Amino acid sequence: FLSRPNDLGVVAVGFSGGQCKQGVEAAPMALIESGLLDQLHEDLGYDVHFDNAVHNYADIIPANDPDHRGMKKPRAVSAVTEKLSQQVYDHAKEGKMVLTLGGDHSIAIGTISGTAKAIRERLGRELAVIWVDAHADINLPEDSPSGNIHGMPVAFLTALATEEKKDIFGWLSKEHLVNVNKLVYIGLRDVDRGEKRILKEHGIKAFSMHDIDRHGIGRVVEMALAHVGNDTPIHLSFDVDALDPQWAPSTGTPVRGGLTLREGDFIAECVHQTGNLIAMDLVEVNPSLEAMGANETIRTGCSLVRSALGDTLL
Ligand code: 5AB
Ligand code: MN
Ligand code: MN
Ligand code: MN
Repeated sequence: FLSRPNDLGVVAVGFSGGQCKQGVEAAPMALIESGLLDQLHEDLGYDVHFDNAVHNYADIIPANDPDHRGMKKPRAVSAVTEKLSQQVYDHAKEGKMVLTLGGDHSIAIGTISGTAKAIRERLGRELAVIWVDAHADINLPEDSPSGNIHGMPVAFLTALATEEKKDIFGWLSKEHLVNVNKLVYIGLRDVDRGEKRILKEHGIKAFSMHDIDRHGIGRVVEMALAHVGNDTPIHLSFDVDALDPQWAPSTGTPVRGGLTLREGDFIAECVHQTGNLIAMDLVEVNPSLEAMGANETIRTGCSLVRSALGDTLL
C-alpha cells in the first residue's frame, strides 16, 4: 500500500491537553534525543522526512476553552488534532509510511483521520486500526469518568460520538472515519462500564490480557490479523501503557498486569511482517513521571517503534 516504502514521514506532537498530567509533551524530544530517528535511518534504512520540530500548536490553541459535554479542553484537542490530521495526511497521500510521536492518545483523532482519508483517496480502501492499549479509549463524552479526551479518541474516529460544533470535532467528516468492524484491540485490562457496553453492542474485536493468558501472544496476534484481513492497510496505534509498568513505568495511567516488552515488540514485529502497515503512533510516554528516571520507558518506546518498522528480523 506504500508507493514509497523506504520513505518515513515523522510528526512529533508535543501535546498533553487530552489529559491532566504535565510531561507527556516532552516525550517526542526524549525519544529523538535517545537516537530513535538516527536508528531508523542508519539501521533500518529509511529516508526520514522530519521537519525538525516538536509541534506544540501554541498558536492555534484557544485561550478560552470551557468544558463541553463533560469534555476537558475540547477546543484545544479539536484544533490540534485537526491540524495534525492534515500533517499526517500530507505524508500519507504521498505513499510514505507515517510515524507520529506523541503526546497523549487524544492525538490519534488527528493521525487516524489523516491516514483514513489518504488511504481512501489513494487506494479507494478502508483503513484497519490495531489499537494496543490497557484501555479501550472509546468513551462517549457523557460516559467518561474523567472528562479526559485521551479516553475518547476511538469514539470520535468511529462516529459513535459526534458533535455538530465545528471547533469541537465537527470538522471530522465521512472520509476521516474508521469502521468499527475494521478495529481490533490488544492488551485491554482497564475498560470502563460504558466502554464494555459499546464493545459488546457493536461486536468490536478485542483481545484482553485474559485472552493473551489463555491463548498466548502468538495465537492472539494471529487472530487479530485474521480479523483485519491480509489485504488491508493497517494503522497501528500503540499506547505504551499496554506494557506492564515494569517495562513502561513513565506513563500517565499505568495498569498492572500488562504485556511484557517482548510481547509488545512481538505484536509490532508481526504487524510489520504483514507488509500492510502504513502508519504508527507511539503515545503516552511521560518522561517526568518516574522518580528513577524515564530511561526504561523511553527505551521501551524506541524498541516498539523499531520493531514495527522492521527491526530484529533475522
Ligand atoms: B489512554 C479512563 N478510561 O476515560 C478514562 O491512556 C482512562 O490513552 C483513559 O489509554 C486512559 O479516563 C486513556 C479511565
Ligand atoms: Mn492507555
Ligand atoms: Mn490510550
Ligand atoms: Mn495513559
